[in-house]
Amino acid sequence: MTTLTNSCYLGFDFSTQQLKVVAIDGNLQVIHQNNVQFDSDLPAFRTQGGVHVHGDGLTVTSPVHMWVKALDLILEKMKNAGFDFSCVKAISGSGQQHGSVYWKNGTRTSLQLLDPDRDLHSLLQDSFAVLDSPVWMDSSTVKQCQYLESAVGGAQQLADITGSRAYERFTSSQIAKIHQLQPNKYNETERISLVSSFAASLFLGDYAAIDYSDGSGMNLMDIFTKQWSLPCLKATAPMLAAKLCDPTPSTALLGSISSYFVKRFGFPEHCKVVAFTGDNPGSLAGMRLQEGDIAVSLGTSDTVFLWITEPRPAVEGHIFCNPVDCSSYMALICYKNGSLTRERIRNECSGGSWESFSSALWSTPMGNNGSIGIYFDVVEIIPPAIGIYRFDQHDKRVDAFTREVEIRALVEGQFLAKRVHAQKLGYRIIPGTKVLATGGASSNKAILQVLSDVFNAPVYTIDVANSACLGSAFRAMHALVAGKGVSFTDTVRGAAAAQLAVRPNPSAEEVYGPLLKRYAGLEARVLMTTTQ
Ligand code: XUL
Repeated sequence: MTTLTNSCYLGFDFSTQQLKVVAIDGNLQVIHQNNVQFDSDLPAFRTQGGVHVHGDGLTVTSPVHMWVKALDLILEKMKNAGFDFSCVKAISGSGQQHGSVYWKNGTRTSLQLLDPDRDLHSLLQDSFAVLDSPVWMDSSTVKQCQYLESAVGGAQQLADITGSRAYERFTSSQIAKIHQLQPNKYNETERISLVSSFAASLFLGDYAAIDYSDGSGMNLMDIFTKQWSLPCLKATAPMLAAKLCDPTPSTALLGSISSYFVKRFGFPEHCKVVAFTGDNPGSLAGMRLQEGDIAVSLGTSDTVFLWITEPRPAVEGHIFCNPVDCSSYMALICYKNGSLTRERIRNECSGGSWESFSSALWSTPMGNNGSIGIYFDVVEIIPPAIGIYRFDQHDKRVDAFTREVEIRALVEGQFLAKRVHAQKLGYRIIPGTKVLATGGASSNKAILQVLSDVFNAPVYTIDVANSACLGSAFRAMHALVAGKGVSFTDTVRGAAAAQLAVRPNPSAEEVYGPLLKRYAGLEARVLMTTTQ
């Protein structure tokens, strides 16, 4: 095997709370990691968790200068740690999705002429029309969302074009709000970037295009033609196409790194900048998800990522263009009632012990003898409903279950929901499908067994602490060979494999096939009860 240790690839992740970087060598081994924590490393910006929550409780922004300064700092930290920039062949990165950056008229020229004797933060002092960038945690744009949906004919119509119905955090409504409330700032803007393409622009020394995958999180791009949708542009703000410029494939080589980084840090002149993307697409790459696979992250909120080829956009969940294969898609579904609900039921039904919680799962049969539970302690995203609902095998509502049945009903209900919603978005279990489990609860085998049975697929566990960064480093490496027809999967074949945790019981599909249909019907009933 050839050892390519003198080549390396960098992946950056501009996430909500920190900027991270991972360097891998030509053998896909991590050789360097570093990070800058916004709150503690850059206290002058006075963020909490990397953001400012405004007085209305709905508006959430981050100072754009903080992100620039974080890049100065992380590169200094790497230099001080002796990192050899001269071996970097390509860099890519990811950013928190949906957030937007507003470059001031005339800045393109300054970006092209950065003086290597000064830091980026001082060079770009006067480069942004909007200093507080709206981020994904913002939920202040209900009105703009309603307008956008009605302008294109409704929520489903918008999803059919852009992959998602209107969401407050998505970039269209954020841009519309800036245009409506701060028209001068909108007019002073020559280019609007996502956090990802903003970061790529810094490395490129020029405006970087928005990639298809992160561009799918804007409610502005037609995910099938991969062009900005005219009705969506029109419903958002005037002259928008000129401020966005055309989107680009996520595997695109944008160009060589700016001479600023060559002179200041010693990057090679031919080091390539590969399109940056969103953090969730970046994680899909980092987890090396393949067609038919599903990744389930079991954390404070549960998240499901899917690789799909025939997407069916719905008013629930999101369809994004796939970041590693331009002809495919990825779906993303987020659930609010994740770990906290599992912990509540553990406290109430098994005295706070995960061990007894697991014993209850092992001692109850697959399918729970027909009992189904839906547990929404807080208003769920999909479906938008709240409350606790228990049903017996005849779909009759009951007040209580025994403790063991309650525990199984919770875990089965959570996974049935995930499979039902994934299938609605076009997901199909195919031979060889894997479930990749991550997050806190992925260390619990009894929970994983239920996951495996409900999906009738083996479950693998994977450590994804840095998945978005790692995915970006993988993408940087792949982009150099993508033009020769090499697939992403082939590029990363040698990376550390996921661990097989459990296999499904042979009779799982027989049990859960009918339960999936019942669950979908009961969930629809619950939604009607909540919205009546
Ligand atoms: C996805 C989303 C978040 C951010 C977090 O739609 O809003 O996951 O990407 O960084």
